[in-house]
Amino acid sequence: MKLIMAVVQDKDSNRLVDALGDQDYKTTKLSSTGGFLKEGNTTLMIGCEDENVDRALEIIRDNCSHREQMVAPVSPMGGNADSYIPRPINVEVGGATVFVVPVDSFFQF
Ligand code: 2BA
Ligand code: 2BA
Repeated sequence: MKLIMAVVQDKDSNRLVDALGDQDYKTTKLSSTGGFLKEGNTTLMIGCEDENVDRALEIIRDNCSHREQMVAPVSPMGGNADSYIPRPINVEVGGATVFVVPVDSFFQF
């Protein structure tokens, strides 16, 4: 068994959960925040058998779009100076960031 953890944009998350559910994947949706943009995103946990991982990855790929986002300069005042951005930059957000990790045990009590 594997646990797929997929960080996706909020706007893609409902469509993705529905598409996975249609193919009998079980999912848990967590609200998360990106460390760089400090904006909300969604992390999906999908526990599935090894042989179903590739199909899940395809569904994730098909349902998560890319977009560009301008990040405005951020003042370090009152914030963390490590994340100071001196001028606007364009970053590509979206698609999905996916981790596939082995599951040692799975219990439902
Ligand atoms: P954020 O950390 O808010 O990052 C949003 C986007 O900003 C990233 O998109 C990337 O294009 C850009 N970005 C991030 N750090 C940057 C930096 N130091 N300099 C310039 N641009 C930077 P994605 O790579 O598609 O990541 C989307 C979200 O996925 C991230 O949101 C984070 O929540 C998560 N993520 C990505 N890689 C991760 C990792 N290795 N571990 C855990 N979470 C990760
Ligand atoms: P939900 O997805 O909201 O599912 C709630 C309950 O509905 C499930 O209880 C199950 O009894 C039933 N159910 C789910 N999908 C179904 C389907 N396609 N057809 C018929 N009945 C279905 P649990 O199995 O105890 O799961 C409780 C919660 O644990 C789930 O909430 C989900 O958030 C999480 N979960 C369970 N298995 C998971 C997995 N393999 N991967 C990720 N999250 C999982």
